[in-house]
Amino acid sequence: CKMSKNVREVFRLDELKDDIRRNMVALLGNDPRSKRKFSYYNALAYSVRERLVDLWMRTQSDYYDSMAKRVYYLSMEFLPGRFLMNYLTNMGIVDECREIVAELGFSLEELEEEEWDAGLGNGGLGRLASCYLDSMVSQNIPGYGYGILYDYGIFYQSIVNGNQEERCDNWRRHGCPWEITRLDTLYEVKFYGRSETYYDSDGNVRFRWVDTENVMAMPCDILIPGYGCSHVSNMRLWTAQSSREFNLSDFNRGDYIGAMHGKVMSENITKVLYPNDQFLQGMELRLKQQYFLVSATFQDILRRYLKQHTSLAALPEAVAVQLNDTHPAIAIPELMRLLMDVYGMGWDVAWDICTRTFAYTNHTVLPEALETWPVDLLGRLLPRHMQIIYEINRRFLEGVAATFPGDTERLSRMSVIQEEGGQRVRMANLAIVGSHTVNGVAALHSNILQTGLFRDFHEYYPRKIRNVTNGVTPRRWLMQCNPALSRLITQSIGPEWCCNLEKLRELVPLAEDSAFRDAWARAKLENKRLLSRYVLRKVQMGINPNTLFDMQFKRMHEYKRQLLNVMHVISLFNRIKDNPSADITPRTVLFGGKAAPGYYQAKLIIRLINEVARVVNADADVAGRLRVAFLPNYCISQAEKVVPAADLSEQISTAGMEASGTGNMKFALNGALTIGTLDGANVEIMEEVGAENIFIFGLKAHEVAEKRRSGYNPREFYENDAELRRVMDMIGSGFFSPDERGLFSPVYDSLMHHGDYYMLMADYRPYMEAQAAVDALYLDQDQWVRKSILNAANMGKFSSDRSVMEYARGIWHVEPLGK
Ligand code: DL6
Repeated sequence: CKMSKNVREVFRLDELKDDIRRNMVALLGNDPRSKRKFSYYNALAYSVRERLVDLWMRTQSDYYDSMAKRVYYLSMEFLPGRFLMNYLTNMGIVDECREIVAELGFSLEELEEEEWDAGLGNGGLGRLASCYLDSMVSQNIPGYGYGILYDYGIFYQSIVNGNQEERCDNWRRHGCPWEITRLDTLYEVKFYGRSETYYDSDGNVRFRWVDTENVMAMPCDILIPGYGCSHVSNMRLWTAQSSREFNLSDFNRGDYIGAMHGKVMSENITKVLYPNDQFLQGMELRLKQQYFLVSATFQDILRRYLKQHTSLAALPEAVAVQLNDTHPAIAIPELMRLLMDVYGMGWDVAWDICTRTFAYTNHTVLPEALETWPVDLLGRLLPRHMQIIYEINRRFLEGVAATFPGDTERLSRMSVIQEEGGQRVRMANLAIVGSHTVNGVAALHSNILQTGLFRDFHEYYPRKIRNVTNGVTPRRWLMQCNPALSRLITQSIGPEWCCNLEKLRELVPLAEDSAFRDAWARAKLENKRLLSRYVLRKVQMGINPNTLFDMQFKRMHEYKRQLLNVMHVISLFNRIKDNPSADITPRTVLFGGKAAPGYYQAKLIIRLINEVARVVNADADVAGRLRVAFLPNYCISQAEKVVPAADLSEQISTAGMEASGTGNMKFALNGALTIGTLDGANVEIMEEVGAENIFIFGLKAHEVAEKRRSGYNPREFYENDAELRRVMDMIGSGFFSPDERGLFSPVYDSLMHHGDYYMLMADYRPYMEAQAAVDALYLDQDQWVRKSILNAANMGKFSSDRSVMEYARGIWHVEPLGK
């Protein structure tokens, strides 16, 4: 909104076409008469990027001039997806650019499709980081993202004979026009070696880290334009480069290749993103990646800080560091090391600076995702850090023991070092002890942290653990991905909603206006048509836009319960087969999501979805009423097509297990109705949209916990529910895998014989009833559309602008620049 009047001048749009042609020749070495889309996409990207560099430099001088406190968001994952449309949207030049590109003989959409997603993350955690960067810069909060530039991002998923296959995501193979590589900036990152004591000139014992193996970190910046572009920030991603040192003993023996070997290997550090979502793999290379990010980032932070300060004493007044989960938590001993060993401070002063600098966000309570590192491994890779961690822990436990004398069990629970099963460093404990604030990502989740996972810490530090509910950026997740609906909203209530999402509430009265409802329904239908064409292209399957689009798109994980959704599909299938003339609401059930390559059960569920789809879609009785598809390679650019087209959003995790979810927010913001459990942010979505506008079912978090304590018997549900029994027997007996009858036995067994940990059996009947309510409401289109409008209208709270302002005011203590 801010710049729309003089946007042509500011971005020199009259010269854009010539610049594209110039870049075709000068940068890409291509003939501008060629009609290669990929070349034109690149030339356009460079021409757009160069328009922002000046604004970026101005933003940086603003930060310096005002001595603003800066926020550093440290994350092993960012999931920006594609950049082109995001730049154009935030610059406010989508329409102008579309015209210019048309004059060159292309549509903007076809050039957009030439861009590979930057898939530098697994899912929600990485996408949240990207939304927060957009919201920080759009609200003039001086912030930077710091991460790793993986050569291979999250794998490309294909489905072959119903099974997931992984292909490497060589996303930078043809270059990435958004990267600005800083060839002249290199930091040394140390590994291995040993910690040595010595006496300084005052006779104090000091430590130094010696005999290390060194790798160089080179930064690569990607600009992040704020909406309206009054500010442009960047995310700085590190790549590993070999150091110039040589293995001299090999070299002297004439073994040139041997001498080179270590150098070459060191560049592997940033080769590949670990593709496990919420599962610790515990590989040395992963710990190396974490320290690599932290070490390079802190060298950069301190360099920038020391340009304007002579002492590090004021670091917490100038720098706030947010740890995105525990992945970068090694930053705590690293800052201690720098302050003590490099800058000569004593422990107490250093620790005070440290704990006023860091804040930590927890994103999961799943035990298998909580990071612990073997002391042996950490001590070998980072010997000085291990010493510091021991000392942090010794002092911390002294304090706990003084507050809770004699409570040795509590001490062992709270210790940063886990003793049982071989010593390990508990990264969450380290992050809590070393941070001034710890936050969960939705009200329920933060409550679970306070009363469950981190209860001991909450009792010890009663004000440290709090909540900041997640959010999503409305620029990408409504304005950019859903032009039809955005246009309608802007025509109805003006354009301010995209910077102040609470404004959407002005749509509430329009839900009662039948003309508006018609227009709303038309926008949805248009999106459903677009998605149908995409599905046809992607999986060669026709789907009918006039059916209910029921969507579950997220990582494949047992706790997210895609299997429960499949059980509903099978039940619908049976009902139609039993009564082919039954009057049922026609549905298209779409799934998408990647399973971690080593996660056998999740991959088997993908196979089950595909086998169920094969049976259902081939059945003549079912035709026109039920259709199922799994769309391969769910990623950000696919989400941008799926989200606007959804009628129903499936958010059906076992209560207490999904920390927040952000897909739930994106879907509801685009007018989907949610069917979900009272889990994560679903609870707050219900509070905002009203219980009458959402389909809530199933066990609540405390009921799940209670059932676990008192003994849960899934067989009881099997025995008492004939419809459920039939579904389970079909899965278990090979109905969907006639050539391999036992294929889905592990799925059957997990529910029937291995305790049904995620409690699908208990939630099956309530889920079926909630789905019946969905079917009934969908038949009343007027009421459905009304509720769809009310959902979007009440999503103001879930803008990442709100989340970021809560972090800024309550945790980072920074104010937007210029306010
Ligand atoms: O906070 C972002 C996102 C939440 O919305 C999801 O509910 C949660 O599952 C996800 N957590 C992770 C944890 N990974 N680790 N560690 O991805 O965070």
